[in-house]
Amino acid sequence: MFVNKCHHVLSTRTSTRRLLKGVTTWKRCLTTGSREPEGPVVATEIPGPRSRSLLQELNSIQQASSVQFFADYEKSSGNYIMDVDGNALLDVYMQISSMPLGYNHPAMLEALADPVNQKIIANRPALGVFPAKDWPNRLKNVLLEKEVAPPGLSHITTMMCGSCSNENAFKNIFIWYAEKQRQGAPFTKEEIESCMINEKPGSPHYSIMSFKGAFHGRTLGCLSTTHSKYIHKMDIPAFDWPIASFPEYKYPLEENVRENQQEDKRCIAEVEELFERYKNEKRMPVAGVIIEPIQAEGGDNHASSEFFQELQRVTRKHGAALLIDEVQTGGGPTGKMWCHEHFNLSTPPDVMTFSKKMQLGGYYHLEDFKPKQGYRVFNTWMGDPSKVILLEAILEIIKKENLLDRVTRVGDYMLKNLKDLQNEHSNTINAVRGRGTFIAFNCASSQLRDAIVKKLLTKGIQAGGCGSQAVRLRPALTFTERHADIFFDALRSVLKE
Ligand code: PSZ
Repeated sequence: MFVNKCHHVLSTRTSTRRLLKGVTTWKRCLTTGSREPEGPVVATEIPGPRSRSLLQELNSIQQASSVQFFADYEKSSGNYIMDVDGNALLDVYMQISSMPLGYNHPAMLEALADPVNQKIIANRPALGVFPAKDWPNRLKNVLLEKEVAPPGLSHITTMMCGSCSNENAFKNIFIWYAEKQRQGAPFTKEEIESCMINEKPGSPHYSIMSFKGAFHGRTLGCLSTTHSKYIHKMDIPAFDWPIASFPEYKYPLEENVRENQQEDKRCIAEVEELFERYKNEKRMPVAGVIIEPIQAEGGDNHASSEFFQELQRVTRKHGAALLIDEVQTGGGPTGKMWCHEHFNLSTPPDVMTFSKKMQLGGYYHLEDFKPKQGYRVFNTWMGDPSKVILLEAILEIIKKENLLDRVTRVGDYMLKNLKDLQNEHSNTINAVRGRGTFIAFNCASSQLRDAIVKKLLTKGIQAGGCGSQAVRLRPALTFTERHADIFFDALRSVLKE
């Protein structure tokens, strides 16, 4: 069984200098490749006895039925998550796609051990009013750096999580849209008074168009654009905002080109029709359209570059903003920093939200979207500089180790292997699809999907489901062919069973 010697060095030394020394030792382990276990270790059923007892404890103080097991983050390492019962699982789900370098990456630990950074962590500012002296530089050198920022988007607003990024991006779009109508005129007395009691014209009836199957978060505004599962939405009031069909393709794509082109056309026609209907009948003009480059929670639904190009054209024609939600697709898993870079859009999207692998949330936007007045998009923290420290360390590793190229290479390898498996087991799995290592396949039924994910766990693989019958892979950017082989061995034996 795997013994994490490196971990021992780290956890038993406490002073900063010693911690750094510990990290160095760990790094050495990394270069010899012994930082991770050789493979998964399954010591108990999962959840094991210690997880079950902790779950009981947690359940007595909160609703915890979503908890799968309790992890040991001190011992987790690289692509392996360790649980409290001594199981080491190859993690191809990575905290819902939010760990770009896996667990306890030495570069991230090193950044946290730096005394200068410790003061940044200890003094979390209200960024909208008292940013630190190095904040403009950090934004420019980390988030707006040319290999990081989406091409053509020069402005950034930082936030905390994915939902609050989308939520504030919506507001930003409404402010921009109203400003266009107002054409530079100041707020009227009527607007000022009516907005205070949620009435027109100060609280205009604008809408955000979204797509069936989308997931954009669970906060109150975002939830009106989320349509992936009823349990997310039940009992919560929603805006009457337009919802268009997202393309549903037939697989394999090569054999269904014509049908899928028709499907693109059908969905774009629906978008056009909704623009008209909400303007004329509903009197609730569409100010913005929000879309994921790949619908993730909704089942890893892909759409063609042509579809996104057309959507951008139609959105612009109607004077609305295109908001691309890269919360799950962003930060490298598709082999490019941002998935929409695969689509050859003629101009950048107006707004693009991020979170997850980027460690903090926020959105990039065109200069036009900067509100004229301060305090209109605002909250206490407006992001978190301590997360930018981690992000900086992550981006350096991505660059130094060419991780985006690796993602492309390993992703191709995985897709090829999965397609072979699909041919061998065509009654069980189908519709293998993906970009980079952002990969999914469908199972013949949702029961079968749940059974496969469960069985994979017994073989030491932590995978996740999405949509009604898909298994999704969301490994770290550090996932290699060797890890993929371990995954395929497990999947092959599950499919045989
Ligand atoms: O069940 C949930 O609440 C989940 S499971 C996965 C997510 C949420 N993903 C978050 C997410 C996302 O995938 C996209 C495309 N947009 C927005 C969000 C919301 O981000 P958070 O969860 O950070 O608020």
